[in-house]
Amino acid sequence: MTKKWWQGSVVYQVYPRSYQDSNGDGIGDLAGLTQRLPYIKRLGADVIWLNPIYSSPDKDNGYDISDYQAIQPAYGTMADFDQMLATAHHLGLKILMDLVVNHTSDQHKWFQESRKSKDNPYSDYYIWRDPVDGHAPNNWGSYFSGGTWTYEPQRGQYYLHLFAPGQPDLNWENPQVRQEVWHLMRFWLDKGVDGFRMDVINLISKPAGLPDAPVAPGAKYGNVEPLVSDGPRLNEYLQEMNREVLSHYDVMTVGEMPGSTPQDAIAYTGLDANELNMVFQFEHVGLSANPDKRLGKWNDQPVKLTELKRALSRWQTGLDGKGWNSLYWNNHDQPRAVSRFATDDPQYRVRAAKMLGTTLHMLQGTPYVYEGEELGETNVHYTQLSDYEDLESLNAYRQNVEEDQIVDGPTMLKYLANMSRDNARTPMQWDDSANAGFTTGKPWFALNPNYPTINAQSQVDDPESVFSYYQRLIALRHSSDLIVLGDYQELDPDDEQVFAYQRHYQGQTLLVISNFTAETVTRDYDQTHASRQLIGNYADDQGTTLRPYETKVYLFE
Ligand code: TEU
Ligand code: CA
Repeated sequence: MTKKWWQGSVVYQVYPRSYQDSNGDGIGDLAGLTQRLPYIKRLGADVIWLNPIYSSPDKDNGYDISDYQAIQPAYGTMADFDQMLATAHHLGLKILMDLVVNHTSDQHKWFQESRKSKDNPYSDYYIWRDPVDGHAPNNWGSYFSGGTWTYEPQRGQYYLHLFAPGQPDLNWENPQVRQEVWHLMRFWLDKGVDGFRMDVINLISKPAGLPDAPVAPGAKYGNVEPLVSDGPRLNEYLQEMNREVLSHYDVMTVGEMPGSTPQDAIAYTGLDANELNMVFQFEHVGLSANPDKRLGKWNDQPVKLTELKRALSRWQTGLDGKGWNSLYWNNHDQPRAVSRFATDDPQYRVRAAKMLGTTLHMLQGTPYVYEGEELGETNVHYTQLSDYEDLESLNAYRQNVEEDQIVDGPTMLKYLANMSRDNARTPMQWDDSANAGFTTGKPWFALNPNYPTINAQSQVDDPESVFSYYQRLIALRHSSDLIVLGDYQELDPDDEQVFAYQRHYQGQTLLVISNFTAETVTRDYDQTHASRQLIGNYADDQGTTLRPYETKVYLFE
């Protein structure tokens, strides 16, 4: 198989509102990002995924779009975007935009028209249903708490929103809606962007009849994800998207697919599927779900290593030679990896961050580095409700504590501190000056108080830093088809302390060993007979001894 450019690439994810403010209003912007492109280039990334920068009322930080072909004024102008894109391309960096087309904002002109009546050109752009016995048409629960239907008196009907009421779902069964999406995709591709990350793209095809969903014991609403993910016409829509748009450009696509399985993903990313290049799957980040299904992801229990290994291995072996994985620990929806999957104890944090980076970057797939992950940034360890700004967290507290009394306030605050998306949305930690160099004004959201000790300035020239280690991991991938294209074989799946696996390609073997604990353990995978060690997070190699959070990679030729 000849290597595609997006298979050998490393993607860096920028959450623009938290990356770099250039005009002192406390909000990150495109001109600020342009200033920081050399930093991303220096890390070694090839591609940047930019979270939404389009006009939006910002009810879900830009995932509620009111104009797909205009820049959110807080981020700057279209000229600022063009300047950023030109600078990125000049530096050899590609730009992926965030395509959010499962839903729009309720402020989008399409919805403003659609809600007015049942017989205007936009009436069927969304999913409207009559009340059933004076109530919502079914029992679906929203990702953001509450139900998924809101009543519109002008039409005397309910409209569907899998997320917030301000995020009405588009009706993809309407060919005019699909044409509108192809049009807006071409607008950005013709400007020269290099592809898209597609927001919850596996939710766009709803099941016929919109039937009720199963309700967990004691819950008020049905769990919608198994019902709406990977719907009946999804492959058809993605093939049409590829035929109408993607196949006419040399672009990279990654579909965000909550609830998808490796089998589903083979259909979307199969090398001859003519749909997408890769998917973001949720199995490994869904492991921390609460046993009480009513609470979903809200929990404070650590992830068991054997379960983490099983989830990652399922996708590695499931797609090997049949499709392509994305590889990620973090993004703007997930807590910080070092706090969640290892430890942010100052004694071990740097080693643990390097161990997690190694464990992920030596797998088969395209790695994604979320802003700050390359510095070993941690969760904030919030203590009070007023610390949060994300509607998902605030809605969950209100529903689980105040409305349904499923859990008490102090317990829910522990769950939020562990899992809230706000952990990942604090401003980028550039240096130890005021506001970490992110802004000269009042930051839109409070920084993580540890920025004086964890920041880019203190790391970029330090060969022992997490930043420098991520540079080495990325350079290794760029230099090795074994890492990019090799197969995958897990070793000792039942080992609860160590994650070890091999990769094989054209007679070479890569051996990756990671100790996920603070214990010193002994493991013999014949590493003393390796040709050489490629990378590790300790200065020396003690053979079969694995020190706390020690990781090492060997080559056998
Ligand atoms: O996220 C979809 C999604 O599945 C997340 O809401 C996730 O389930 C939750 O945050 C817990 O992990 C996408 C975007 O990445 C997210 O930022 C948006 O809020 C959401 O879609 C709606 O557009
Ligand atoms: Ca700004």
